[in-house]
Amino acid sequence: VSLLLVAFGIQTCSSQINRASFPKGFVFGTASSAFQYEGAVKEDGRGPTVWDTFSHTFGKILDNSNADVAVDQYHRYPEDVQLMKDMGMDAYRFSIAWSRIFPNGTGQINQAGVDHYNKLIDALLAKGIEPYVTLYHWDLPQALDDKYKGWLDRQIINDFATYAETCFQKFGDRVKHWITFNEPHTFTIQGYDVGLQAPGRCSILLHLFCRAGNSATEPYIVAHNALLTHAKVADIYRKKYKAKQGGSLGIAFDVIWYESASNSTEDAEATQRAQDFQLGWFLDPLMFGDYPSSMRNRVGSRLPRFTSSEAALLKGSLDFVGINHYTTFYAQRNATNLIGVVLNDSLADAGALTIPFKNGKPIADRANSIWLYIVPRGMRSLMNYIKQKYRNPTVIITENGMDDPNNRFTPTKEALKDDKRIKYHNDYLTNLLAAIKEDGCNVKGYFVWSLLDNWEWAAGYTSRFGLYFVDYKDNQKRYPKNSVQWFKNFLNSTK
Ligand code: PSG
Repeated sequence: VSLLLVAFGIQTCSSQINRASFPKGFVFGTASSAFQYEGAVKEDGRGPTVWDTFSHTFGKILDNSNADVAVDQYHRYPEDVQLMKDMGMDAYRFSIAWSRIFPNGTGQINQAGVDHYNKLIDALLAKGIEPYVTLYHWDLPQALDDKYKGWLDRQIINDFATYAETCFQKFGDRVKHWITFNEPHTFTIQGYDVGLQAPGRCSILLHLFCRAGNSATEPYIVAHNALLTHAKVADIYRKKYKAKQGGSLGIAFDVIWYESASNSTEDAEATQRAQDFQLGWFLDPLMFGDYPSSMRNRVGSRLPRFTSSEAALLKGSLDFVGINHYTTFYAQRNATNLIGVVLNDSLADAGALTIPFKNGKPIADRANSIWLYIVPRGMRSLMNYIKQKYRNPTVIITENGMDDPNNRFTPTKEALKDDKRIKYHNDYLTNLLAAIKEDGCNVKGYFVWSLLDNWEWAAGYTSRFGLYFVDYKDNQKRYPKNSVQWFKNFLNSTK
């Protein structure tokens, strides 16, 4: 019996992971974005963004809400920094709103905007929390969309570079981790292919959903301009700021892990194509200087080309790869391509069907978001894929988390019982740890999406991703869910 107990003891012990299980210096934090958190959209000279416009367009947001108030972090940041501190978090990933620094995207600097982020950064550092700053989390200044259609025009490269350099100058003495873009793949597809996010351009189904756009060409132009912008900003940072300020710069990608739906060669090839058209679209140019060959073959002349000097600038233009990972889908060959012919868009070009079902059965249990299936093993597989394909670069998990529904009839006390979230983080972190310790993947940090419930884009306030519950009926008051205590224990364990 005692032997059995010992064996059992070891087993439960080894499944009890905490901070001390991770390599020394591994960074834990929470993540957020300006538009989803700040509110105060008309204060201190902030200029409007494409998301202000989009969210105020009837029918675009599930609950017809907007982010005019959001979770009011613009005013409550001191309280929120304290919440991070209470949990024992090392870092905070937030984004700067371009239109607070340059209300029109270009031209005059708005000092009040600079002041705000100075105060936030100083409040974090005063509590020993490292700022990880995203320069662009989708809130394009409306003025630049009006002026030259935003990411569709190369003029944006210089305007963004000026904005980015201003941030290096104003904040780089204290900010040591920069992320140029959050999820260029998401804003490319959602904003310019299917039109479900700002600026809401698409051509699918004969412009039934979008007034303007071209889903067969615009996504490739937008992605191309974002990549060139990243390369230029990285070049400026390396040449003028990196050595002096001692920081690093990366970019954050949304990556669904794809599992082949069968053992067939066709499905395996489709699975690789799906990954090429997601992560490869962006990371291949930054690592190797060009798009994946599967994209060249299938997209043909609609895929822009890099000049040799652009390719040289792109190659190696990052110090770390940020990965936002939430879920795993099956991928299979698109047998009829009927949908592809009908849609005539960049998703069809991939020639792969990516869905979370096989034979009508879901891949796993789901969170609230229709795309968020809980598949912890995908984290380990994805880390190994990146290690092999891209020669083990430095990786930071810039987002991982799950949402619960916002049910206005659920009493707050009930909504705080988020044991599903605790299990989610425990299981994804267990797989991440195995990728690091057993497989040798070079992962340096992990950020929870998100510190607080917040405004979830087209899903509005229907989704709750926070470790802290936000009471939208009572002045956005914050309450810790059970996962806060779990993270406290996790982060404060020393063995
Ligand atoms: C990320 C990944 C998927 C969908 C949406 C996102 N996926 O795997 O299908 S968006 C991402 C974003 C942040 C969101 C958060 C949750 O950076 O602003 O609030 O994830 O959707």
